[in-house]
Amino acid sequence: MTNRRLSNSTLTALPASVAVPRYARGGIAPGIVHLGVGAFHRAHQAAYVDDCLAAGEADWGIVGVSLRSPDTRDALAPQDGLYTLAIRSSIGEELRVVGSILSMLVAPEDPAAVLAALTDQRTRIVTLTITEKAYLRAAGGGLDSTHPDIVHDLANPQMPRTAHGFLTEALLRRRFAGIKPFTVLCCDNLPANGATLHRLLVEFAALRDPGLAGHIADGVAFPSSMVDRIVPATTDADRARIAVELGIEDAWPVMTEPFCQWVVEDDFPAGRPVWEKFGVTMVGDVGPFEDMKLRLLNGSHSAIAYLGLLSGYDTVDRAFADPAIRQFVDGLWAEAIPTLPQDAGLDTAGYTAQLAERYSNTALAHRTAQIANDGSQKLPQRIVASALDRLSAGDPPAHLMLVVAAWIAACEARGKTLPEAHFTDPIDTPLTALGSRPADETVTAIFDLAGFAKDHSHRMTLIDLTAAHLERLRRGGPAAAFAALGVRSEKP
Ligand code: CS2
Repeated sequence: MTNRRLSNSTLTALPASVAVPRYARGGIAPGIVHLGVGAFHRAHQAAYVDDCLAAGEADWGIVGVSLRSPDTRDALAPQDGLYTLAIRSSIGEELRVVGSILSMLVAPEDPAAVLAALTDQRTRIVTLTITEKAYLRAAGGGLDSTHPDIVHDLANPQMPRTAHGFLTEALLRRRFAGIKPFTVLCCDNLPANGATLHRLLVEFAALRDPGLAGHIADGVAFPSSMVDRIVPATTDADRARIAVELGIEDAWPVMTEPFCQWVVEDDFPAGRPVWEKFGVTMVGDVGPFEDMKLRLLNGSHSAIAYLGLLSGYDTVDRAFADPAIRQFVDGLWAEAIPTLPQDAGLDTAGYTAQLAERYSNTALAHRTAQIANDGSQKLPQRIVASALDRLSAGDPPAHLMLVVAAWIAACEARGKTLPEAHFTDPIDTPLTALGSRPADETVTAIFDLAGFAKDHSHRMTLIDLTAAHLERLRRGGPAAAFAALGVRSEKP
């Protein structure tokens, strides 16, 4: 293998089949700061922005910020921020080098540099993909003001650790310097993600200074957005294959599928790229799209992950090819669809048919363990919300609650039939401390720990349904749980 590395100076050496940025990268100015430069951002938003830059919108380059680890910066800095996006389908692979990330900062190494980038008047949009758990929500949905990182950031506003601390301090500095606020565009899989982040930041700011809270409440835009692209974690085998195809090394290429969707509420007082020219859907209200994506895609993803793990499948396509899991997912969709807005013109039949096709992409090797991470943070909006809506309408959520039971059973299987730490969760420590108990006690304790359906009148019904499923899973695995739902399974 070659030692030469992807960079501005090696772009011309790439095979003609690899698409490369067709614009002078040196002439691009930063306009967006992105918090959380994981693989998802690099497969999704950075690709849309790359298209804008290629079309001549030269002042929307991205400054990438990692809030925790230096890994992405360490991989991309020697490559001038360039990386390969491998778009993989069952019929082949298309390679594209993306150039929209101009520079990268690692927050724990240099919080002052991150604050400087956020305060720079050229920064007009701040986007986030920091994952569900980084929003530091308490069970009721508000800010967890007791979280050690929040406590830290309130005591050390110049040296923040959290997105809340960085955004609030930067908005304060801009206000004092007479620089208009940036627009905050949340791109995480949370319901009403813009409004959710807005609420959390106002609550955080209020703990610092009521005037600042008022400024963020009234003077800063937080459009919501729905993002969608499946992005499996890159493996060493992917790196080796891409190096052969490029003829040079790329330390961190990103794998993805052909499908890509971004629906954004059009509320950008400080300006924005003309995203709609490049496939972004700009709307007045993203709510129905968000609900459909969270409940149908992410909900079934979690189902496939946990039931797949319990059935011995390591990737989504293999699990989804199991007729019992497939039949279960159809039943899950049938329960979730009536909970979606009925007057928003959503084509749920077309959407689920497309999901089935996406899940069957054998080239992606999307690992069930990857999706299984952070269930306590994901299941409320993916599963529990639909179940509560069904109960309010007088309908049973039997398939939905099997997903929660399967999550618990998969947690219990770690260190037994699944490897230790095969996936992780922020509540792993108290979860492990529960030890083994009867199903109803386990489920009640976990609902308390994760805050599922907190203070809701249907909480006990959900607990009872989940406990009955868990008992069957413990006794006879997915086959026993499926049998109770009338799902045929070939496994004993
Ligand atoms: C997945 C998502 O890991 C997960 O929990 O459900 O990352 C999913 O692949 C994306 O939301 C697809 O847009």
